[in-house]
This record gives sequence, C-alpha cells and structure tokens, in this order.
Amino acid sequence: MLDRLRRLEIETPSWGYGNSGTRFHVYPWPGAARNVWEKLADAALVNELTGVCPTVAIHIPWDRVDDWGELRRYAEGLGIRIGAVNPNLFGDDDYRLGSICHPDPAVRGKALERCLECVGIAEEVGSTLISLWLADGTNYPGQDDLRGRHERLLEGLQALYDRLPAGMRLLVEYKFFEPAFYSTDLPDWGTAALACRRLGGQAQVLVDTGHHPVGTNVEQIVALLLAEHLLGGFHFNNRKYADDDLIVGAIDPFELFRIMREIAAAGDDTRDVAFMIDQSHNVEGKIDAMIQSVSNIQTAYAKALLVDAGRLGAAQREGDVLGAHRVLMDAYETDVRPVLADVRRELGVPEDPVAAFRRGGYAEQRTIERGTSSVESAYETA
Ligand code: LRH
Ligand code: MN
Repeated sequence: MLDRLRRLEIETPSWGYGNSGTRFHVYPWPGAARNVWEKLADAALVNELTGVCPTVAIHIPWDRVDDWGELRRYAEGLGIRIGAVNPNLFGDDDYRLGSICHPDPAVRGKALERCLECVGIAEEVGSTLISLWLADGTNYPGQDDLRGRHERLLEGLQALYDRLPAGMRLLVEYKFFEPAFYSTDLPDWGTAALACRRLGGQAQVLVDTGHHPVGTNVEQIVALLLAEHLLGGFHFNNRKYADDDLIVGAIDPFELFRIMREIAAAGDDTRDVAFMIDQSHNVEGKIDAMIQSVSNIQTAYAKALLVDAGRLGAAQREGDVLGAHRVLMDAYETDVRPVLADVRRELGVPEDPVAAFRRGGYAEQRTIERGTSSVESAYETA
C-alpha cells in the first residue's frame, strides 16, 4: 500500500497557477504567475513540497515560447518535466462554429495544423502526451448537421492520429456541454471511447471529473474504461453544479474516494493512466490550492488502498449488500493522515505541505517579486 501511494505521480496544469475567473470577473491574486516561466517555477515548488508532482501540463498557445529546448532545460533545471501538451482549439475567432468539426474545411485545416504543431512541441520538450479537448458544438437545433459534424470529428482525429510518432498518446477529453449549449461534438465517454477504438492503441479517453451531468456515476465510467483498456487519464477537479473546476475533493470527497477505489482495485492496469489536475482558482491562492488538491487525491487513494479486498469480495459473492458497503466505508472513514505523514517523511517532504507553504514565506516573496497583475474578464473586455 505505501509503495503504491509513494509511486502515485500527479501532474499539475500550468494554467492553474495564473489568474483565472469567470465571465463576470477575474480577481487578480498577489504574486500569481504571469507567464509560463513563473508557472513552471510554481509547479516546481509544488513538487518540492509534495514530492509527487514531477510534471506540468502546458496549453498552446497560452504557454508558447520561441525556444522549446530552453523551456525544457529550464523545467529540468527546476527538477520537473513538461507533461501533457494541450492544443487550444477554442481561443481563436475562427473557431466560432467549431474547430475540427467546423463546416469550413479551411478552419478544420487550421485546427489540425495547431494539433500537429503541438505534436512537434511535445517531441521537442520530451512529452509523450497530446491532451485534446474540443469546445466544438452548436447552440441551436438546425444550426448544423449533427451527423456531418460527427464525421468531421472522426476525420480530424484520424488525421491527427496518423501523424503521432510511435510512443506518443492522444488523450481524448469529452464534456457534456459549455461553451456549446445545444450539442457538443465530444459530449460523453461513449463518443470518446468509440472514436478511440476506431483510431487505435495510441488513443485513449481522458475523464475530466467535472464534465458530466449531475448524478452521473463517474466511478462506473472509470471502471468500464479500465475494463476496456481505454482509460488514458484524468483531469481532476470538483464541482457542485457544472464545470466549476473547484479543488478536487473539496465538494464531494466520497466521490473522489470511489473513483480512486476503481484505480486501487485495477492494480497494474493503471500504470499508464495520467493523473492530472485541471482547475481554475478564481477566489483563492493558486499554489496552496494546488498543494491541497494533490493532498486530497493522495488522501482518497490512501483510503482506497486500505479497502480489505478479501472481505469485500467475500461479502459481494455472498450477496451481503450492507456487509460489502460497510467494508468500503471502514476504509473511507479511516484517518489516513498518519500514513500520509509517513510517506512524506520517506519522500523527504513536509508532513503537511500546505502548512509548510503558508509558513514558508513563498507567497510573500512572490508578491514582492511579481506584484499583482490585473486581468480583464470576458465582459470587461467587451
Ligand atoms: C475544458 C477543460 C479542458 C481544458 C480547459 C482549460 O473545460 O477542462 O481540459 O483545455 O478546461
Ligand atoms: Mn479538463
């Protein structure tokens, strides 16, 4: 159990360290990272204080630089590596009606070019993961041909897949709505799984925990994708209503435990699963929020690894419904803070990394170095 807990690596998102908000307002945070270099420095601090975050995901063009080799060396100099490369196919005027599903072949071509650029970037920074989310969809019935958009989706994904070098994986992320409000071209795990099956072994599904209708049994989707060897990774966060991108485990820690139970039970089947965080910290500090998120995932995994699989299996086979449920709850209700403190001592990191960050003067130092940079929200730039 301790060994699996020690080996759990969690990737943090570059975009989680910068100022972010909603369409209503972006509240600037003192000392927040302003560019990819500062985002990497903050990611390196999270790794230094947790010992389990050796990679950071980047988003293109948000994190574009002139010299990818220089960025790679800078990251490695900080003791971290560049992880998943995310092509941004939503932040451009041309993508009003979609990107690879757009009616206009010229726009579809532009979107594919962005994806192929990211394949090149991944090769330069030593990454083996292209993490693709599409905002593509429609807002009104009749706006576009739904079957036509699906065919364009498959065509575009195939064109990207055919250009993946050996050893590089395409993670296909689905989301049931937003920013499209009538139809989304990659709305659910089924559409993503069918597309990945059609593409081949280098394509797998990415489960963003905030991308399901309320009430969805996310751990069952995880179990199914694991059974089909189609689970490529997670974007961990939490929500109460929609894609709220709150701190993972902050709203429903029991759901996170149930998800990590499927991971714990799957053993080696999860060796290639990318555990990544995808959050935006709109009203709180970015770095300690990220550290808390890492800690929440570790807590859920530790409890999940404590489940007595023998007793659980026996109760399930005997049809002892409550007995089986109580085996799970025994683990969930176990205080794993002592176990986590042991693992952190072995890793040579603080027993309470959030407290260590808060008393370490890191926030104050960054505020002095970086000041507070204001960002305008969508409405304010209107
Ligand atoms: C879409 C999403 C996607 C990212 C973005 C920052 O909601 O989850 O993974 O590209 O957030
Ligand atoms: Mn996501």
